[in-house]
Amino acid sequence: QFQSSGEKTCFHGRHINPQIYAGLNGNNWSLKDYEARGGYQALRKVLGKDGGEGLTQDQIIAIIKESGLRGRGGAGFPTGLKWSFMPRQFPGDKFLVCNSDEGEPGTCKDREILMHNPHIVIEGMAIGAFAIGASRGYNYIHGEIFQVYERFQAALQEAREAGYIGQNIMGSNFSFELNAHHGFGAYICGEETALLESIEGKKGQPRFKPPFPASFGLYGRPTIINNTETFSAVPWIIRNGGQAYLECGKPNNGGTKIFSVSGDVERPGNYEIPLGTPFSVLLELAGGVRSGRQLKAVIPGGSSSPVLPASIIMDCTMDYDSIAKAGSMLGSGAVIVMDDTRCMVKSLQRLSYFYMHESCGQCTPCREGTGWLWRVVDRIENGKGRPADMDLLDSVAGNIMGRTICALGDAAAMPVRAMLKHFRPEFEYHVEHKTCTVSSYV
Ligand code: L3W
Ligand code: SF4
Repeated sequence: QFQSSGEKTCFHGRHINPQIYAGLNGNNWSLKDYEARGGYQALRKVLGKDGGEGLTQDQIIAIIKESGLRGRGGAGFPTGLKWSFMPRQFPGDKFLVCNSDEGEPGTCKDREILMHNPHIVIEGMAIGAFAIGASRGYNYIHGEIFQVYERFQAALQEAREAGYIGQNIMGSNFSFELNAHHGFGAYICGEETALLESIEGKKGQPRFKPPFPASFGLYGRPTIINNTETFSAVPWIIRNGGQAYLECGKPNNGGTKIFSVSGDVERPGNYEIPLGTPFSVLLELAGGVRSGRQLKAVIPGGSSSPVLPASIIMDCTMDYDSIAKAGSMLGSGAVIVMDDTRCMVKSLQRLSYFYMHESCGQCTPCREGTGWLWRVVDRIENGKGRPADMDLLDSVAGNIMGRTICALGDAAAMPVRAMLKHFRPEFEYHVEHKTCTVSSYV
């Protein structure tokens, strides 16, 4: 759905100071349109095809570090630092991988970028590959969005024919082969090492880290993995400079970020705004809480991030540091808004089921613990809860956290603890009265 604002418009909502969404109208994804918006100029600049001398690998990494770009997939790890981990002198193939396995409940931004601006990802990856010395790349695309995969394939074909990827790009010594890879919908394949296993044709189960992919990645070779939105930021940064990008956001939180706003708002959608924008402004862009109801709580960074009550989130700005200080995570930027008709027990029941279902089963605390969490919340929701269940939930969550191979265990446990911390009386009411405090739950 396309929404107009009377100001600058883009698909799925309004944006301020746009970078990734700039100039998009939902129907101008092709190479010709992208070039008309300045596309591939950054790659030209890097390769010295714009009349300049070109950039060295170290210069590119320095620019990305200066920009303050942090990983947009969930962890917010500094991108320039990650690129600097690549052992560039390591002989043989090195890989660059784009994580488009967008499966975090509430997140729906990467598919929009790939659908409406696929070349920005290709250009960002080509620049990244040059900077880290990678000869091959893969874009791992979520398994339930075939149209997006087909769109990206079509864009790849255009880029290959135009000589932007492949052998001796634009007549330079730089060669980079890029392919799309289709996942099959398992949430855990969004974890970077499970994703690598999946590309290798194995069962998508996370590897123990360290070693990190930068030293032992795809087929055991040095590999850098970044999120789709992270790569999308790279061309703008190279064209405009690291400092300019940093100044779009706030210190340590450079640039703009796309927030997928869902739940109880009038205009759900993706909004690209500067990091550091007050939450209240984002809420207003999304039309405010639906039907004029009261804001109850917000999950600020996808279902893995701890819920924050209205009183806390309304004082936050939307950036990594502010949300972390409030006790949650900016994560992938999936902002789930809950109004005063939402039952927290019911919400947690649904979240717990998701993590139990998506656990890959390798680690006992995660495999068994996610099942325990769901069963206990489920019985509270169904009027069979016991007075000791809240402490039991807290104890099970505590026994999962920090004891698993990957972050899914923590992701299942943290929301439980946050719900109990902020909304324990609702759980107690359910146990005591075998019904909900929120009678108008829909
Ligand atoms: C080399 C070191 N590399 C860290 C690299 C590491 C990775 C990145 C961040 O989880 C989170 C998770 C979800 N030498 C390194 C190093 N690295 N130290 O830096 O690493 P890490 O472990 O902090 O994060 P992660 O394993 O990538 C991601 C949360 O994001 N999340 C997930 C959302 C899901 C989606 C989606 O559906 N697309 O984004 C949302 O909150 O819970 O905590 O590259 O290799 N010393
Ligand atoms: Fe698998 Fe869960 Fe262990 Fe991650 S934490 S490796 S999902 S069992």
